Amino acid sequence: MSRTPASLIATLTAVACAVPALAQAPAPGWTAELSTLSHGVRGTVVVVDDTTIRIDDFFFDGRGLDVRVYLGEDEGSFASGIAVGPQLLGMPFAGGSLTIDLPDGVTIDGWHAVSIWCVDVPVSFGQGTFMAPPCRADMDGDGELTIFDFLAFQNEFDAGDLAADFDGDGELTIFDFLAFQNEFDAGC
Ligand SMILES: [Ca+2]
Ligand SMILES: [Ca+2]
Repeated sequence: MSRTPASLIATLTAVACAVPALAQAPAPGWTAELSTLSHGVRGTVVVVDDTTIRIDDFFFDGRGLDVRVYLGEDEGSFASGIAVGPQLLGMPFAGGSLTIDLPDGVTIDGWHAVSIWCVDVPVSFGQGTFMAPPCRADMDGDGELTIFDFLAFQNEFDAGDLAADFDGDGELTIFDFLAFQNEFDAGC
């Protein structure tokens, strides 16, 4: 196993002082897990970009009254939310995906929750809150990016633990240090 050049460690250490701010609004890559409240709804809603979401592994029996995907400021305010995507009545899903372009002028900004919403009743068939993806660079899991994450990464690397295999090629090489540094720089 190769040891890490001291000069690279020095570089990484310098970078560690610049901790990016945590994102506050739903951003690309954030996901919401739909709870199952009615009509067999479940799935994972992914923020593709500012104006596009996608429901993966989507299950819904296609029944109800006027069924739409709704965005809400939180899971308690879909009644004052907005409808996006097609009419889902008569559109059963059994594990497929549904990509939704948000209406003109609407971005995901400020819409923290998503529901499969029966407009007429009104009632939620399943809902979830958008969450940031797990932050791999936060090696010690304290929710912040600090020098201790670099040290934790180095410890895993030196121990031969594949938790440090950041480029996923099954080996521990200098490229894992570079991949770690990139994710650290990108922030969480
Ligand atoms: Ca940390
Ligand atoms: Ca690797």
